[in-house]
Amino acid sequence: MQGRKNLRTQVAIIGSGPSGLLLGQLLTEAGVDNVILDRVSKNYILGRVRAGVLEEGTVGLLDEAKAGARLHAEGLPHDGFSLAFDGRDHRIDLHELTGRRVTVYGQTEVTRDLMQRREACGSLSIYDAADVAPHDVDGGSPFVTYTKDGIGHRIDCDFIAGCDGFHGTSRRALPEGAVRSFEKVYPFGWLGLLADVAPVSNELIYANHPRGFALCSMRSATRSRYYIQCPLDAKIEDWSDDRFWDELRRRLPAHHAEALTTAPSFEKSIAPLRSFVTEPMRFGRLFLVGDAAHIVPPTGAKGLNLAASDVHYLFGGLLEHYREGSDSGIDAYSQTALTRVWKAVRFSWWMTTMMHRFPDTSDFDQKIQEAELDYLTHSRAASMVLAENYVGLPF
Ligand code: FAS
Ligand code: PHB
Repeated sequence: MQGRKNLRTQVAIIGSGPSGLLLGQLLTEAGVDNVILDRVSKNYILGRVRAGVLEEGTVGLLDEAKAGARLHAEGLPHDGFSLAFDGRDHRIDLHELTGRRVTVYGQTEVTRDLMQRREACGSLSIYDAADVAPHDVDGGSPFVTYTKDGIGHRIDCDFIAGCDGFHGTSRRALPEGAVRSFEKVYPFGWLGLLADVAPVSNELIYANHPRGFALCSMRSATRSRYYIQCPLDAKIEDWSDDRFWDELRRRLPAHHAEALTTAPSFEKSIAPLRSFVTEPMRFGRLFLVGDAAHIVPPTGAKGLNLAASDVHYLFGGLLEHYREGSDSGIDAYSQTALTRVWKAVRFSWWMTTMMHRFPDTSDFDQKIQEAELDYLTHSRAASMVLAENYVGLPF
């Protein structure tokens, strides 16, 4: 290729989302050289609105990456959340049940903090990199190629971390038959809205209603994040703010609907829901991390947090390789990560199945969902099961 420019690093990271940035920062802090590549710009990544709830393990990793200062200053510690159904709502006291809590802090801010920390450390991130492709992943000399401004580049490395999300190149670069995928696509999506207005409650409300699921979340005391379940063929242009607010009110218990304060939205988007897992999460020198390996419906607030636990396991394995010359950690990565992934996939599927209206949900099914929610909120043992999964199972 004309004007080819070659680089060498220890770990090449494809993807500058939470997975890639967190892994990159932990490696940098540990003195392991790494390069991050992304096919879009920093601003495009920072323009995406996604997760909002961080488990304690995720917060701990951001502290380890020295990127947690703003999170502690601006994040909202939450000791519980409410389940709303049959016109009433019930609080699940996470802290009383588990001794742990979650922190509400937008993924966009996590990404921003990690990008700023990486820049401060002077680590290399290459944005707007086209045609990124991993090579020789099952050989001894892996490398990544990409083009930028029409010039071909090659990065030789020891390992490649595929942190490039569900639609990335890493998983697709694996040979046919190298991995097995498991998938469940849900027959509805989430229509999400952001507005600069005080949240209806100071904690999250997950609402089951015969008209469909709704979620009241937030980004701060003055910025609300709301979701309503919508049909798969829903179009943003068919949902004015007024229509959204009216539908949200209809799905909440009366006292919340009356208390709801509205304001013009500044972001509205529709996300499809799926459960997806790839096995194994490692192929030779290539490791799949985060959404590149698995997807969960956001009902359980697990997507971003699963990416963090993958990073925790892979970072530990890579550190062991470089510092102790042992590959036991990277050899165990896939199985260790998948053990936690499947438990979170199950929890997210269970929450989604219990909270949403399916096309074939009958009146009987609705009563069963409400009975399950009634049991969950009146049995300490059942509340404990919900709470320990929601705060995050141990790494
Ligand atoms: P990401 O998808 O965040 O990042 C992958 C990066 O790789 C992107 O920057 C992309 O540009 C880059 N990339 C892709 N292909 C590439 C290629 N070929 N070459 C180079 N770079 C490439 N989780 C929750 O917990 N709660 C939520 O409410 C929630 N809402 C979500 C809403 C939406 C619309 C989506 C898509 C996801 C949501 N998630 C939610 C899950 C989300 O937070 C993910 O779990 C999280 O972004 C995972 O981070 P990464 O693994 O880094 O993947
Ligand atoms: C969010 O605030 O975006 C959010 C919170 C909890 C969820 C999903 C999304 O389960």
